[in-house]
Amino acid sequence: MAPILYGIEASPPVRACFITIEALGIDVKYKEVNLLEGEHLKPEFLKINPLHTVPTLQDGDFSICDSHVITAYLVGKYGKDDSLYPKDLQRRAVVDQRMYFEAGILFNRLRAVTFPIVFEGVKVVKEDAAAGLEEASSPSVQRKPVTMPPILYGSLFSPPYRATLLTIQALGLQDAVEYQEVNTRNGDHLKPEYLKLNPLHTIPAFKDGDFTIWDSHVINAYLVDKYAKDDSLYPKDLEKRAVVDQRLFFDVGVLFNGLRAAALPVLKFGAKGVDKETAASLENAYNSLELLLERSTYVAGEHVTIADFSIVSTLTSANVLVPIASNRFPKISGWLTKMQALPYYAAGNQAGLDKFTELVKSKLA
Ligand SMILES: N[C@@H](CCC(=O)N[C@@H](CS)C(=O)NCC(=O)O)C(=O)O
Repeated sequence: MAPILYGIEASPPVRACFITIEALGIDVKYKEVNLLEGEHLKPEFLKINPLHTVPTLQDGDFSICDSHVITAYLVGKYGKDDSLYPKDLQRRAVVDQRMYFEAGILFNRLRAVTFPIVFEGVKVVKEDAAAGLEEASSPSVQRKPVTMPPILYGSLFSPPYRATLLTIQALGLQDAVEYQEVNTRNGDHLKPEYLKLNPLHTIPAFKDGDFTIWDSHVINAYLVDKYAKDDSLYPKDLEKRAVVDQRLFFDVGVLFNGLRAAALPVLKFGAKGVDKETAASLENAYNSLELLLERSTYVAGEHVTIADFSIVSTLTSANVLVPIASNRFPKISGWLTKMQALPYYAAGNQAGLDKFTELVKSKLA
């Protein structure tokens, strides 16, 4: 039976799937889910995708959401060759970085422009949203050859940096990697030498021989594919990997953006708390995670994966600003206890989380 794609044509991520389906020349059935009429929130759709987003793909018993993951899955399963999503580790990491850039930055900034117009009756493009979108569209994306040994750039305050530290620790690579402090609060990330390395000026970035990559999710996937003894942290099996990828995109697109919206006003602009709307949207993300954890022990199945590392570093930081009540989120609380018991958790996340907590508390005082 042909896979079914659920979506609405106005949605850019749905159209990314259309283009992929056309490029692959495959037969996929299309079912419209009208977001404007709330069809994505109806029980029959929530059964297929509890995160209620389109596009969603159903392929036999397997369903998966997030356009980036769906397109990678379709190429992996139906592509005649791997040209649209290369199997070569470094070429794939570059494609992945571009996809996380789209999911974490470009799409979110587009959403900030379109959401008020489509869903809130606003009649003009908000100036700050337009500026954000312009900024996201401008940096040139390129990679430069660099030298050995592997270097991780960033700072313990940063949740994505800690997700990569967890991965490095879990792989036992902590002594094989050099660590170079890039402190965003001092503007280190905007200095020309760092911009040469990562023109998008985010931390973490990772330099491995003459190859440089950034975005914690991509670095973590790269580290497991290149250095792990087995694939348990990032399975090679197409469906299992798609589930991990979906959780990674949930982290980058939803959870981390919620954390950023809560943290930036406090850390940068002197706010003394999190406003109600931002707190509510972060709690919505907690609700989604609670639903995912009703389905499995860890965020992407019965084993720890890099998706747990990304989500735990983001979530424990968000918890400092918008606390996660254990009675409202029992599954999240149980999972956090399991994560905290991992032998590498203290060095990978807790040490930096303590610094982040201290910083936030000093700003709120
Ligand atoms: N999706 C990226 C997000 C990285 C990110 O935004 N890091 C923040 C620090 S927590 C940063 O570098 N901010 C500085 C900037 O964007 O200029 C990842 O997972 O690596």
